[in-house]
Amino acid sequence: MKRVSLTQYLVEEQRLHNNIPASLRLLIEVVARACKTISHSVGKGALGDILGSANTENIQGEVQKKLDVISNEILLEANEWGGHLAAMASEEMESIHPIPNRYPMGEYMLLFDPLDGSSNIDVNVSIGTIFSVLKAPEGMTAPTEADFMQPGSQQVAAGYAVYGPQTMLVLTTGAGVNCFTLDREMGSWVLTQKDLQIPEETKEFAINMSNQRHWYPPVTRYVDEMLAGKTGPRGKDFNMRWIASMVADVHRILNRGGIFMYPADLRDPSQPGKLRLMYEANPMAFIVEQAGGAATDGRQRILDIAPQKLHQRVPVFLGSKSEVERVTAYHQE
Ligand code: AHM
Ligand code: MG
Repeated sequence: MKRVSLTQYLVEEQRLHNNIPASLRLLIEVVARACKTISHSVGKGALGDILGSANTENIQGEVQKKLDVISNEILLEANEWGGHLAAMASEEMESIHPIPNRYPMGEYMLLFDPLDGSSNIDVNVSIGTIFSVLKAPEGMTAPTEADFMQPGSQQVAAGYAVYGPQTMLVLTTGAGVNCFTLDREMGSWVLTQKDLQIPEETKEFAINMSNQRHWYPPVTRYVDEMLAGKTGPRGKDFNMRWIASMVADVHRILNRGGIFMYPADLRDPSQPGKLRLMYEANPMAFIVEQAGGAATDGRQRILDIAPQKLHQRVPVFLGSKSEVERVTAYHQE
């Protein structure tokens, strides 16, 4: 079988859809290269001195793992000098990172969660990197946080790498979703799945059940109905999966369907849910919609949310369309 590399895919995709100009291609290739470097570190584990805590806290008050910090550095360094970016923003950095003056400034802005699923690092469970690409506003000279406040529908590309038994890169530039597998011997990304489509119907859900007592009524109703199984209102048995790495849960859903939920709950109204709009919800919502699924915050489409703050959190319901529509309808009743 003829192998199609990431570069060949990007070049051919541009010819077909005219949606990946050279500078965006460079950006995606640089991010993919950085993910390869992160994958290499992840694979070394204890041998690479990358496990454990970095003994620092990020802006959200979460203790950073060594690998959170290392991955953030890798992505920053890889993307600074190419001339394709105006600025970057990361889940692990308080404020935006404009491209230093010594490098040319490009037309894109890159946002990332450098290492998603941090609680799984030290136990050798799948983790990942999530990224989102926006266009810098026309005429922008000195990037500020305000320039990043664009709804997810404005993303020109989004993707994630999952560091699991295989390292994979899942990418959308707005014309479907494609998946590449890292050939570790050759060091290259090879196209292995074309035009992923999420099955519309599913019997699988993903939620952290330990938060059940804090949920709002629509979520309780939705999950209770699934738990009731064959003899309940849904008339079928459901299965549950929770990996605690969003990348890995979303990757499963892209491949065999399901619904992923991280709802807001009664605990702290100033923190609606756990996941961050700009680094997690938006890129994943873009990918899921491009694969024929749906993504809402329980009320509206995630991609329509007008961001207020770089690090804002949102409730997330995403995956198979009919299930996301159902739980969203329960919120509207
Ligand atoms: P992180 O970016 O700090 O790793 O946090 C996000 C992760 C998601 O990958 C995952 O879905 C969720 O946190 C798991 O949360 P919980 O610990 O409540 O199971
Ligand atoms: Mg994360």
